[in-house]
Amino acid sequence: MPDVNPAPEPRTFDAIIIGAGFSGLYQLLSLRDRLGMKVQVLEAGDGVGGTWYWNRYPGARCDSESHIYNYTFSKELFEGWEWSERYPEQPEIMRYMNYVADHFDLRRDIRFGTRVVGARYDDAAERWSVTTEAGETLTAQFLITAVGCLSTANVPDIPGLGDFAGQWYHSGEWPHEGVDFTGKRVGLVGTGSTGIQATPVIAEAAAHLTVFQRTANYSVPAQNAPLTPEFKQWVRQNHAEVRRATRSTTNGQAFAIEDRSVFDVTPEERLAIYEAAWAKGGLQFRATFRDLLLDKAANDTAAEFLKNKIREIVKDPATADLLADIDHPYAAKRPPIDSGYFASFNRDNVTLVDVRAAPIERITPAGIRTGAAEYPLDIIVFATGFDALTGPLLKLNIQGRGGQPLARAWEAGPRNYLGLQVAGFPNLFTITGPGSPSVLTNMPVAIEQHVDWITDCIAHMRARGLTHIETSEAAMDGWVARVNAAANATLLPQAHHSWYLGANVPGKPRVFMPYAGGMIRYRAICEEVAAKGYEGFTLR
Ligand code: N01
Repeated sequence: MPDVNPAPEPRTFDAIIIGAGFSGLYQLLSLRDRLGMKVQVLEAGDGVGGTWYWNRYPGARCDSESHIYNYTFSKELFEGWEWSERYPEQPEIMRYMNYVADHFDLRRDIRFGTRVVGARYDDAAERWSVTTEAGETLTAQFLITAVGCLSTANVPDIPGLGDFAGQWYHSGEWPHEGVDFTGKRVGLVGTGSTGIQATPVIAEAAAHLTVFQRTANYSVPAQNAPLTPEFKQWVRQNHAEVRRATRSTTNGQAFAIEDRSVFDVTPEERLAIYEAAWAKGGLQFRATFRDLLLDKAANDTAAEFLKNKIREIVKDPATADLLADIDHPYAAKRPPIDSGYFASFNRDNVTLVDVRAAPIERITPAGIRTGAAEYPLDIIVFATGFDALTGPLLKLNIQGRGGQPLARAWEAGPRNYLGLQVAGFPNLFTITGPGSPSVLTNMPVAIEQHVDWITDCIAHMRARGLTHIETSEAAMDGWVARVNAAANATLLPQAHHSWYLGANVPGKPRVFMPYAGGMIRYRAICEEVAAKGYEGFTLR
């Protein structure tokens, strides 16, 4: 007699994708519409957008220019969208992501409000078994993580936070209804890209803003502006050129790094080049010379120029000195771009506090207490960054063959092959995982390359009746060595407190995580691996 109340059958799929941001949407489309697979996307948020769904902090805007911060795989999709400003603001990016989801009818295969809390490789069934927070189990042949690189908030463990009488927020988990700063005393902790974007906007609204700076940072003006009708038209008519340009540069940007050395030109010429790049604005500043990230003496010239700009902008000399007291090479940490960050410190309602000299000791009910003073606050904003790259993956509690947790495999830092696969975790692909160029590039370009590679790989397997793909320890050893060598050829590891190294999260292994060899080289390596029958992987 059948059970009157049977346990629900696990729902089965060809592939489960975790995350409905840039990676997840394109991966869904590729597997479903190109390969005809049965795919389910699981998304914790109630809408598409991924990182941009959560990062709604004041001033949130992309640092890549809008016309290249989108997909280019479809001419029709590209031509059907128009950006309004040089850099897209968070709400406009959300509109774009929804446009994409509508255009390809993606929502019917996405489960929103569904947080993945575990994923286990079932050795007997040779399938992935994925558990949601609601206790449901779904199974799939392939598991693909599309969880982003900067999606696990890093709220510092400062004693007393629970006693704070006001409100506090992390930039990456911003309330959807927004935060009203009017008449409030606001404390902002952190001066990375986020803090630098948020400062001018909060300063406009708040009664007083206190910025708590531990590490001073460079920033170049974004020079944001509405796009002209002529530029919009050019973009619409030049899909192929935009796609070609972003695929021909190291960073996936539309600009190439100039093929000249800092010391090829006279000091006067160099100054003129830096001035022009400052006036133009944006991330392109770091492309002015090819050796800025390779040679400390070359980098010093850019660093000095940027520090002088801070001193020119900020009127109070003590504040200017503190802002310009930067301890790492320019662009060795991800270089922020801003809209009036340094000028904010000329306002009467903005104060800079040095928490390197006098660290934050505790949060009191009334505010933040440092070694030097107590600052009464109504609202604290933590712009303190993310448990980058590995955090979003480890949070999924992935267990591979024999129940091995990914956390154990990565105890000493992330180890994988091409940033895409880990030995002992068959049929698991990690889009823009550690060990891939990801955060060192314009993300949509890196994402499209990964999704296309994974899709081609699965198509190759299906055409040959193969069902499993797994990399090896030897392939991982070789790739980790290449990732380390690429980083060590640059000045990037010299920013010893950078999140690229995991240094911002206490106890996290210090390993330079992204592949710094550039998109062109990386793409060529991936193509060669595929051309050699997926060298470094076992397919069966
Ligand atoms: O985070 P961060 P973010 N006490 O880690 C400080 C991308 N992004 O959110 O350097 C006091 O860079 C910390 O100080 P220190 C982009 O890739 C993109 O700003 O560790 N301070 C640092 O100043 C970016 O790089 C865009 O000494 C503490 C800050 O908090 C990445 O996201 C916009 C502290 C954290 O800076 C992360 O940027 C925004 C403590 N206990 C972000 N803990 C766009 O493209 C940390 N800090 C739009």
